[in-house]
Amino acid sequence: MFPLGVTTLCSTHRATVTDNGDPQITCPANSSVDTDVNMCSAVVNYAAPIGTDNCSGSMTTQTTGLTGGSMFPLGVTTNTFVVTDGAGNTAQCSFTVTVTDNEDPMITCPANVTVNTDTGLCTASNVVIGSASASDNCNLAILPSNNAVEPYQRGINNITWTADDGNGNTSVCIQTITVLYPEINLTGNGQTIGNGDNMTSSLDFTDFGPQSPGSQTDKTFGIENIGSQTLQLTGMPIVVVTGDAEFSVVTQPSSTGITSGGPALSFQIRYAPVAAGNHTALISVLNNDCDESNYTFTVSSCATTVYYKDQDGDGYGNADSVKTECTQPLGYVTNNDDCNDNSSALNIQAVVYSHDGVCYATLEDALDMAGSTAMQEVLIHADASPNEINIIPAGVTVRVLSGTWSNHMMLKNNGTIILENGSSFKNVSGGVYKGKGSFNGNFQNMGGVMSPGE
Ligand SMILES: [Ca+2]
Ligand SMILES: [Ca+2]
Ligand SMILES: [Ca+2]
Ligand SMILES: [Ca+2]
Repeated sequence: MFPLGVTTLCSTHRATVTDNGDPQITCPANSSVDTDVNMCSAVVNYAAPIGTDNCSGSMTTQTTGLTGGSMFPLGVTTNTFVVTDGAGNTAQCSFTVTVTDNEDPMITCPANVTVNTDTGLCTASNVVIGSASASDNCNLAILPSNNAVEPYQRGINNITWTADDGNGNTSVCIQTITVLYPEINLTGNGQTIGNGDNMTSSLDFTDFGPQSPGSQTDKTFGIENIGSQTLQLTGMPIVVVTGDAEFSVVTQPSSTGITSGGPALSFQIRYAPVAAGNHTALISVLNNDCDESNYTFTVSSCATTVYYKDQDGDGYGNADSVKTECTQPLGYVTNNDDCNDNSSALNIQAVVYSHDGVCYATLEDALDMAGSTAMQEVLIHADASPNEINIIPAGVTVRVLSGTWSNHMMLKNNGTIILENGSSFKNVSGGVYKGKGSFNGNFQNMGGVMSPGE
C-alpha cells in the first residue's frame, strides 16, 4: 500500500528524470539456536525483510539461505535478501542463523566383568570387557573410547567409557572389572599374626610363656580367608613346624580350603620342653594367596630352671627362697646347698654344726636354736674341738656324725649324746660320759671310738 501522494510524485518525476535513488532494505539480527531435541537441526522462524523505495514497483527476493520456519541445518546459514526497484537499482542485506549441537550423546557401558587372578599372579590380564554403545543427535557413527589399562589389580577396577559427539559434547559411563582373589590371614588369640612375624608375644599366642621341663602347653591358631575367592591350603601337611623339636603340630586344619566368607580353620601347636633353655620354631602354611604363598610366623618359649637365693654371696643357695625362671636372676644360684645363707663362711662344704638344716658357727648357737623347742637334734658333722663348756639341754640330742668331737667337760648335761659309727669322742678331761664326770644324760655309742682323754 503506497501513499497516494508519493505515487503521484514518483510518477511525475519518472516521466522527466532518471530514478537514481537506491532502494533500502534492513535484515533481522544474526541469531543462534540449539538443535531441536533429538534432531541435528532446528526450525527457525524469522520475519523476511521487505525492501522500500522512493518509487513503487520494487521487489524483494531471497537469494541465499532458507526461509523463515524452515529446518535449519547444523552450522551457519547466511540468508540474503535483495530488493530491486523499478529502475533496476538494488540493495541487499544478510544475516546468519547459527544452529549449535549442545545435546550430549547417550552412552551405555558394557556389563561389569568378574574374573580371577591369573595363575601365579596378583593381577588379571586378557580380560574381555566388551564395548560400550552410544548414539547422538548429530554423530550417528559415534564410537565410545575407554581408559582400560591391563593388567587389572585385585579387587575392583573402574573403566571409564567416553562418547564424544565431535561437537564438544561428551558423556561417560563406568564399567567395573572385579578381580577375585584369596587373602590368607593367620590369627592367635583373636589377633592377626602378620606374615613373617618374628616378634613373639603372649598376646597373640606366639610366645608360649615359661614352662617347666616335662610339662606341655597347646596353643590354638586360626586360618582365615578374608579375600573374595577360595583360599586353598596346599601344604602336605598343611601346617609345618621347623626349628626346635620342642614345638610340634598337635592338630592340623580340618580342611584344605576356605571359601570366600567361609568359617576359619584352626590348628594347634604344642610346646613340650624336656630340658631347660630357650626354644623357637617357624610355623609355615603354604597356600594360593598370590603374595603370601608361604605364610610364616615364629613361636618361642622357654623351659624354666629353679633358682635359689644366695644372700651371702658364697655361691650356695637358700633352699627356702626360690624363683622358677628361664634366665638366672641376679643374686640366685642353681644349688640349694647353703645351710646358712646369712654367713658366707658357712655352707654345705664347711659345716660343723647344724640344726634343722641350718648350720652354725658354734655349738652353742646350734644348741640355742635346738633348745628352743623340745626333742631337737644338733648334728656335729666333722672334726670339732669347741674347747668350751657345752651344756646339752634336756630333750636335745647331739649326734656326732663323723670326725672327732673333743670336749673338755660338760656341765649339767641332761640331753643325749649319740656317737655314730665312724666318729670318735675324746674327752680331754676324762670320764664325762654316762655315769662319770658331770654328764648326767644318755650316752649311746653306735660304734664310735671313745677315748678317755689326755
Ligand atoms: Ca550431540
Ligand atoms: Ca595376600
Ligand atoms: Ca649363700
Ligand atoms: Ca652361707
